Amino acid sequence: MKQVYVGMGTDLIHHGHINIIEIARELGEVTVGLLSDKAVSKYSRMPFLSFDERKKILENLKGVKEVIPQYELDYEENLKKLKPDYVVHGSDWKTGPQRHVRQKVIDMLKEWGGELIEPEYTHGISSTGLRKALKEVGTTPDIRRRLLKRLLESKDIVRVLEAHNGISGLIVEDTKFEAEGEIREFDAMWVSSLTDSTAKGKPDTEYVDRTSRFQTINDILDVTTKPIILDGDTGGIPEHFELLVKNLERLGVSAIVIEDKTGVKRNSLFGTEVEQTLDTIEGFSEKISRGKKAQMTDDFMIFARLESLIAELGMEDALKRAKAYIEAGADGIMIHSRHKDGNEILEFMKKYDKFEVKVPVISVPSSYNQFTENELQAAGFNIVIYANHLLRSAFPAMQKTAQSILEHKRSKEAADQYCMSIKEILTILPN
Ligand code: SPV
Ligand code: MG
Repeated sequence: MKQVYVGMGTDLIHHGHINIIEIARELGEVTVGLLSDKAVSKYSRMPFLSFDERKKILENLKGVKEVIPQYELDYEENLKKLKPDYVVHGSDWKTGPQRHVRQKVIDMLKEWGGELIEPEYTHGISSTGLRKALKEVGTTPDIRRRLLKRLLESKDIVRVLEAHNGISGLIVEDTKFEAEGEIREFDAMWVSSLTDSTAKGKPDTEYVDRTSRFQTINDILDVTTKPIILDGDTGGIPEHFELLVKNLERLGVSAIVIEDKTGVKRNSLFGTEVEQTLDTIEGFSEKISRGKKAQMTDDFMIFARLESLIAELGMEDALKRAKAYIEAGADGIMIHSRHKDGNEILEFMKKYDKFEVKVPVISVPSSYNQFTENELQAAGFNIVIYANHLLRSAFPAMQKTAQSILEHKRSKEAADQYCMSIKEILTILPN
């Protein structure tokens, strides 16, 4: 019996994939190389279903003998192992990001006289189209909630951008940048207290209450499928924090970040220009562990945000607190700093690296914004949050338009220069 290898990544199986499998099984015994989450996330967004779920679906397709993991986009490892007589892949990879992978497959098959079979791409259906349709149907809280943990397991660094309403959520959801071999996207959304408050014309002092913040989250959930990390400010009193955790889990939020401050919370970027009072280590640890106990699912995460450097209490205080919060059950930490040079952040990460028990770490490079994602990853960070940039760019754009209308006593100049067309704005919104 001839051996046939088919590499696949998607979770949205459609008749195009079935056509491929049908052709493959006519050629011999079919092994499917299923791309791991990590491999998929290198060139596309995370599949909706987990690896095990995708595996189960493929294993039950007629003619599939075995499903094995393919850990890289590159076929080399599996092809070397199996030395198949045929590799079957849709003709669509001849151009675009996968063309180099294809060439390597051809070169490798030559070594043992194998052959690449490329059935005509099935028109009228594509995973991209299905993803779009799925987005219109919506996702479920369970699928969305667990996405963040899957991203942490699969990506070198998880890329997060703030959203403060439905439309900014749509921008995080849909913005793409195509680079060589990769479609770059944001992985998740940060619902920032600063931008949620500012968008409502309110100070960032926990004045915007929970009901109102839930409304913002709901507006974002309505039009997106990506995971949400909530800026939970101080998390409130421990009794309320327990309820908050359960509530967020039900909504499908993946994580909350709470900061170790007390009293009227002031935005960290004020630093010591305003009074910043920190909670006791015991008090904050208690809040974390009560939140963890209240949790109903395994997927939800509580990140402890360290404000020692913001309050200028020093590196030792930050490290001591990090240790205590991890011990109390924090799933991750966020180390915040408002210094531009980033030195204290790097120093923290060097010392943190020596910890026996480590958890994922979030960076918020609002001040030290010269660092690239690669540099942050090299420093040991697992998540980067661009915490306020959509709002900060929207505000001056709106101001310019308002000024132009005043200047010209009509909207023509503003509309021609600064505004998208009405047709465009109508089409970006979901029906
Ligand atoms: C936020 O985005 O609201 C934050 C980060 O908490 S910062 O504004 O830098 O404090
Ligand atoms: Mg905040």
